[in-house]
Amino acid sequence: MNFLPLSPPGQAPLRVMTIAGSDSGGGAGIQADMRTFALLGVHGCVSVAAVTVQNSVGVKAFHEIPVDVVAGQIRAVAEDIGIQAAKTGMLASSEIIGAVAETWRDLYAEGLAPPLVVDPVCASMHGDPLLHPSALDAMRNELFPLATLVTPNLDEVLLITGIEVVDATTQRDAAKALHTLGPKWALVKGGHLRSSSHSPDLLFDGTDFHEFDAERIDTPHDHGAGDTLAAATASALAHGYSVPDAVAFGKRWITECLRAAYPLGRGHGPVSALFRLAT
Ligand code: PXL
Repeated sequence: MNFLPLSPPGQAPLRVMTIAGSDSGGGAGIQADMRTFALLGVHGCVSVAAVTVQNSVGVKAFHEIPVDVVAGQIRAVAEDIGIQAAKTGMLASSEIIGAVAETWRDLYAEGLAPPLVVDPVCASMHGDPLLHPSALDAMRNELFPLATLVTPNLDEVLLITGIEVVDATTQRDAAKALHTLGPKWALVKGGHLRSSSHSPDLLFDGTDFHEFDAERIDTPHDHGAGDTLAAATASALAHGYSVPDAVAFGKRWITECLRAAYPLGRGHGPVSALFRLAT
């Protein structure tokens, strides 16, 4: 596949920020985002929103970072280093979502807010909660309206819109319902439509639908897949790609990362951006 343009040694690459949770197992969350950023040649910056205690079998606990620390990390980086795109992942609580949204609105007013990809992480692949259910309203009402793109999986679509996506028609309904919540674009990932041998994702901007189809890579080792797709898409947005082109790029990247996924521990292993080192 074609990758993103690299900046010459000694010259600052584009900066992309992840506002997300840490995964002690290194497979998902901030660790997955930073791996994708590095291997795509952008400089990753971080606002840590939560720290999870987890391994390949499940999430045992998590700790929320104080809201002023989450907001402070974003502002400190945006004011000085400058960011060309950002993505959110695990935000844990309505208080953290509120602080991220308030910071983002302020940065927007100051001309410092770049495109924002909101990956509304609600649970781990094992079903362990990563967002308090009471925070769904804040996700819908505060963060979605600030998003350039939202990227829920089908479980998250159900929690956020109440729509159970089972086929192409309900996938369209879900994209429309997500778009009414305020993001410029909504992507409904079809990767969990288990009936299909393909992984059809649907993108909607309120007028046009764009479909992205890829071969389904059938692997139990897909920890961090959603994070990696959002991180790669944000990296392409930092380069000035249009949203459909950035999603197409992200989709090609995650397909290769799924192909390179490896077993780890006794449970589910992670998708792997390390394939890039061999290409
Ligand atoms: O893949 C979603 C995700 C995001 N962020 C963190 C996670 C997970 C899944 O387990 O642990 C920190």
